[in-house]
Amino acid sequence: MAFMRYYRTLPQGETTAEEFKAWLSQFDADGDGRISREELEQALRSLNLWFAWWKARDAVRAADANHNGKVDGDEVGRLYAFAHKHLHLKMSQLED
Ligand SMILES: [Ca+2]
Repeated sequence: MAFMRYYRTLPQGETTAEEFKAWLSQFDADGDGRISREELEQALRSLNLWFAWWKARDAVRAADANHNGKVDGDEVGRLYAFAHKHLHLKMSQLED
């Protein structure tokens, strides 16, 4: 029995850091305005990325400048840079 899963994905083409931040904020499960490794993992899973756990760990490590285990404030910009450089995020149509 087949069913469709609709993923909220990144906008097509150029994604600004602000758009990335807005997209990411929907995965802020506890609503604290910070992205934890677990929350980032969910975000990556929603894009059907392989090895989401691994990639989320590496991404948070790269972005978490103050080593508090969360990506917040200016660190989102670092995460954005890391995602574009290393994760090859699929840019598909925004389901909204
Ligand atoms: Ca941090």
